[in-house]
Amino acid sequence: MANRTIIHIDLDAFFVSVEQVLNPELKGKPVVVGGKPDRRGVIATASYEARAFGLHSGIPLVTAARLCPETIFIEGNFAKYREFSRKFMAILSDFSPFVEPMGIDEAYLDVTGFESIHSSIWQMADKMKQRIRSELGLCASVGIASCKVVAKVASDLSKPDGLIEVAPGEERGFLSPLPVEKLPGVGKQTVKIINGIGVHTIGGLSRTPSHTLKSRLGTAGETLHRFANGIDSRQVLPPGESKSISRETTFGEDTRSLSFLKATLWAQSEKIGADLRGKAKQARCVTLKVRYADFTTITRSHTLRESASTDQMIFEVGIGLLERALVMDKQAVRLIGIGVSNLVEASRQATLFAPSARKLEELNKAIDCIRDRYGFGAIQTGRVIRLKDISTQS
Ligand code: DCP
Ligand code: CA
Repeated sequence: MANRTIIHIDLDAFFVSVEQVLNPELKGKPVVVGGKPDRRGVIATASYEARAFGLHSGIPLVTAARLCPETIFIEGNFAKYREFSRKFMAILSDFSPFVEPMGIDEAYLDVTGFESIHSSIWQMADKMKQRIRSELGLCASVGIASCKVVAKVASDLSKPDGLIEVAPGEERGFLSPLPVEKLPGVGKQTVKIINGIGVHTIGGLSRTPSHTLKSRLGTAGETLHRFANGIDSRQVLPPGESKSISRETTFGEDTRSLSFLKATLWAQSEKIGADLRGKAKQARCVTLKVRYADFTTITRSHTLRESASTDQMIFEVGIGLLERALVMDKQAVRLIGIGVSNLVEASRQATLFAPSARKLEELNKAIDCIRDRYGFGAIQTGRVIRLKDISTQS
């Protein structure tokens, strides 16, 4: 993957900081949002002054009152937090069109190549922090790196009001000394398992064979191994950019009929193809899902050399995957589904098509036009005639 520059930005002690902006008397004091301590309930967030007393998200309010009797307890005003969150995201979108909000107070930005506008990415991040401070009165912490996971660890480590940039090539060295729990996705249970095999630092995790982690943690273990090595190909996906499109069908009765399964797959492929073309997208990956009569479920994926969006492409790949799946298992099928992912803009790929593929694209688009005007059922292909009794779930 080409070199990228990713920013992760996260507001400090978000709910409490908003309360302090709205009521400056709360500044510099141990404050928690979550409710009064006479009620059952836990801390949503604590000011950094309260954190010095061991008060953190998730701690019962009664415990908080015991640990720090001077604590000021606030119910919380979610409408206000949402308003601040909207303004925060609006500031970010002035800096990059590629903003992926993660929850209420954090986001990733793809800022690859933006140093030419701001002299450096560091300067750009600093300007973002200044605007957030002057317009909202809030502090943000920022991580800059070549991938999401390293940027996130960097912003977390820089808190509060910090800014850390990890230069390309320095990812592993940066992560290596940190405890494994600093890695996103490593919760309490995972820490126990990792510590159980004698590994305590991210560096230790990066040196543990991937298959060892897979045997203890499943596929999440493989992901963590890549993360520990500073490898993370996840893209910054602005909202509305769907990551995948899929359809699945559960049959009224389990079936062994290949022609019936194929007809179902064709109907699903037509719907997905129309969705893709409607969004001006093409897909590079097709995934088939089969659930057998005993509820075991398999998924099989195939990555294409070139992206495409025709019904035929989705169907052909799906059939290939289905035939292989059924050879391996003679059970009746309860559910079948197909999906596409790794979506790219259709326009970028247009010139790569072979003439026959381009013709198919044009034919598909002509059918889309008729269906847009007269409804999806206005044109039907022979393959779907068998499908009258199927109950479609999505
Ligand atoms: N939140 C919550 N319950 C939790 C965790 C968080 O209600 N268990 C809310 C309150 C936080 C907001 O979500 O203000 C953002 O969560 P963060 O984890 O980013 O925590 P903070 O912003 O409060 O602190 P930090 O400075 O560590 O980011
Ligand atoms: Ca935060």
